[in-house]
Amino acid sequence: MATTRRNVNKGPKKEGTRRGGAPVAKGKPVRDDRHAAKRADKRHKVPTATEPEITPERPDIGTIQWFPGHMARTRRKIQESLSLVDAVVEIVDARIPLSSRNPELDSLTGRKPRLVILNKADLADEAATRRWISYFRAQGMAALAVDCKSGRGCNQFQPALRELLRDLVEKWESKGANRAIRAMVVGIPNVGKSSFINRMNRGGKAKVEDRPGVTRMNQWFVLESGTQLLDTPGVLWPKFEDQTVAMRLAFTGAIKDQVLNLEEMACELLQVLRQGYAPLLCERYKLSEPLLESCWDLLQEIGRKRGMLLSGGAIDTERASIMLLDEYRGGKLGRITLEFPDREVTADA
Ligand SMILES: Nc1nc2c(ncn2[C@@H]2O[C@H](COP(=O)(O)OP(=O)(O)OP(=O)(O)O)[C@@H](O)[C@H]2O)c(=O)[nH]1
Ligand SMILES: [Mg+2]
Repeated sequence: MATTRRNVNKGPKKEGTRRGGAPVAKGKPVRDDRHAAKRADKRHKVPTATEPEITPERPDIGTIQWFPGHMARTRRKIQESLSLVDAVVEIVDARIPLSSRNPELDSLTGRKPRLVILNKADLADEAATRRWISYFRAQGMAALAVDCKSGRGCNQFQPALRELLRDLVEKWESKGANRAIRAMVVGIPNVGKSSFINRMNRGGKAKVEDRPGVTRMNQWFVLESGTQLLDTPGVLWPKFEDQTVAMRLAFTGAIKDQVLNLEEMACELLQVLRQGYAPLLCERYKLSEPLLESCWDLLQEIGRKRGMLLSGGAIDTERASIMLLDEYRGGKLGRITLEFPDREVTADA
């Protein structure tokens, strides 16, 4: 990742404080609740935020890992349910169509026909999404872009699924069997699996929330057409070998914030956004180009512009970080794709 990545630690890690400086209960290495973090006791904050020194002994970012027990169970459940379905619908995030693919899915789902759906297309760069669709199709995969907020692209799903299973459907028809297609909807957390099912299933009832880890059990839904979709809990993989991938998953909301240092994440996101999307940053936060070189300074400037001050006048960088991540995730900065099929955009690109 970025060579200029900032460690936003405010000093050596002490028991009872998180790396970002806000308090944490003993024995709990990570934040408990994002809103609690917002309300965190400001007395624990160092009044003047100083950019920390980065040395080889102090790695500049904590390693991101998140693989709770329910994901291990989901892996098993996916395998167990495989014999019940005709196809696998893999939902990925259109902003990070590769990083949001679970590398274990091939081994979990074997040779089941697969349809890749790039969801949240409303948040991604339109031209980049078109290129991603061509990329997947060039690899011989069926792929569609959708936006479950508006429903755009969703009407192509059933024809695409039938096309994917054409041989099978023809076989059923030739035998006079009146069988409905069954498909399992899988993907990383918070990518919109349940939203997609609700979109397809008018009056849908799958639980949807803006945080990862909402769906906890497999659940079947029957569409008007008779097609049956199995909603599954989001699943990641036990170890992120590539922390660039982990970071992108964190930026887009697939990893729960409680295991992240949000100030570090915000600095990383700024580092990435300034590469290709500086005008959007300037517009949103009333900044002028050239942007400050240090992302930590930039985060402080954004906090200052938004009036996020602590008593004593220091910038509340934690609040600014939460705001920046929320606004990126919610598309407030604009349509932003973080990786491209022919060009890897990383923080040090
Ligand atoms: N902007 C936008 N937001 C979406 C889209 N699809 C889903 N969302 C939002 O993404 C968040 C997560 O949606 P869910 O459907 O709960 O995601 P999930 O994949 O089922 O999540 P888990 O069950 O936690 O694995 C919700 O806030 C949705 O409103 C989309 O196409 N565009
Ligand atoms: Mg869900």
